[in-house]
Amino acid sequence: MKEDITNIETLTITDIAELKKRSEFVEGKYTGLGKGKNLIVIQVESLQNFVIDHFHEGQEVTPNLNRLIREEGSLYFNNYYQQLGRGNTSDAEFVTHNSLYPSMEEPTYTQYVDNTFYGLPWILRDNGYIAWAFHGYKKDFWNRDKAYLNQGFQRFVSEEDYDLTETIGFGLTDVEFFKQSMGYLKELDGLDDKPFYAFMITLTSHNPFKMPEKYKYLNIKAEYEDTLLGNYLQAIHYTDKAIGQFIEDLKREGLYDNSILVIYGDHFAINSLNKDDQKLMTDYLGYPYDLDEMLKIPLIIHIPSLEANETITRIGSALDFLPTMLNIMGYKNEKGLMFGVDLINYEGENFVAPQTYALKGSIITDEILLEMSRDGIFENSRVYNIKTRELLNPLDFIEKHKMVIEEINKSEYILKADFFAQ
Ligand code: GP9
Repeated sequence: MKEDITNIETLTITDIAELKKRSEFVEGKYTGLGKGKNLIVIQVESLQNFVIDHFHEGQEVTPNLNRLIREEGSLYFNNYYQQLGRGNTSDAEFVTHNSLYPSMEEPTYTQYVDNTFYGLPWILRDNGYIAWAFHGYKKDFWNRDKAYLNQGFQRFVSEEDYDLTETIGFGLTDVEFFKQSMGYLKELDGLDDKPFYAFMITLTSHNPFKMPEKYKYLNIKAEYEDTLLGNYLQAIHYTDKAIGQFIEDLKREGLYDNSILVIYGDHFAINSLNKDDQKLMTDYLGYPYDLDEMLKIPLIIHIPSLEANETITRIGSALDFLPTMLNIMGYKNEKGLMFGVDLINYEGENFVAPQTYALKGSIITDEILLEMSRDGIFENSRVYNIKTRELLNPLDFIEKHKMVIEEINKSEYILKADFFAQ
C-alpha cells in the first residue's frame, strides 16, 4: 500500500479546539517550582544518552553529568529522543522551544524565519523575564541571528562577542565558552529587576570529535583508539568537564541556587545507519545499536527547591520539552499550540515520530519501533518490540502510523499558514 502522506490544506475547527485543549495548563506534580527563578538551558552538541553513567576501561565518561543526575532536586529523563528536520542542531533548538515538528523541506530557521512564534523565550518574556541566547560560533550559521528575533531572544551573544583565545574544530572551546559567558550572566543577573532565561549552545563535541592531545583525558582501549567512538568519548568527556567547571562557577557566583539548570543533547554522535559504526557500537555496548539507541539523548533538569530526585522513564522527545518546562516554571502558553506533552504529569500513551534517519510515519513508543520502508510501501516497514527485539506485523500498527502522519501534517500546516500571526 503506497499512501499519500503529503500536507493538509487546513486545520478544522475541531482540530484547533483539540490542540488548544491539549496545550492547556494543568496543575500537577512539580508545578511552578521554577516560578520567578532564572532558567539556564544548555543544549550540548552530540550528547547521546549511552554515555550517561558509562565507564570506559574503569573511567567515568561523564562524571559531572552523573553527579548532577544524582543530586537532590534533579530529574533525569532517560527515555528522551531527538527530533530533527533539515536544520539539524538548529531544529533541535526550534522543536525544544516551540513544541512543533520541524520542517522537512529546509532548515526551519530559514524557511520560516519571518513567522510569528510563541515558544519558551516569548512565554518567559510575557512573564517578566529577559531572554538571551549564547553560542561561540558565527551568528549567521543556521540563520540564527535572524531567526532568534521571532523566536523571542532579545540578545544573541555569538562568536564576535567572545575572545577566541582557544578554538577546537568549529570554534571557541566549551571551557572558554562557559568561562566567558559567566561575565554576561552576571550582567544579566538582576538586570531591570527581572529574572533571566539563558539559552547556551555548546560546540566542542562536534563530529569528527578530534581533540588535541592535551585534552585527551581518557585512556582509550587500544582497539577503539582513533575510531569515531574513541574520539567521541574523549570529546564528550572534555565537554562534561567544561560543564562541571561551569556548575562550580554558578555556585561561586551565587547563581546556582536561584536558577533552574537544564542540560540536554541536541542529537546523536554515532550513526547507526552506517553498518560499520553500527557493528562497532553493538559490539562495544553488548546490545543492539539500533535507531532507538542512536536517537536517545539525555534530558536533565535541576530544580534547587525540589527535595527529591527522580528518573523519569516515560518516553518523550524534544517536542515535549516546552510543556514539561512550562509546568515546572508555572507559566501558561496562552497564545501558542503545542504538539508535545508534559512528561511529568501526562498519563496517556506518548510517542516519538522521527523524520530524519527514519521516514515520515515511523514511530517509537514504550513498546514498539516502527521504521517505515524506504520504498514507501507500508507493508515493507520494519516493526519490532523495543524490549525483546521480536519482529512484529506492521499491519497491526497502521492506526498508530496514520495518527503520527496526521500530527506531523497538522504541525506543518501551522508553519505554512503562519498560524500564530492570524
Ligand atoms: C554550529 C553548531 C553545529 O553552530 O550548532 O551544528 P550541527 O552541524 O551539529 O547541526
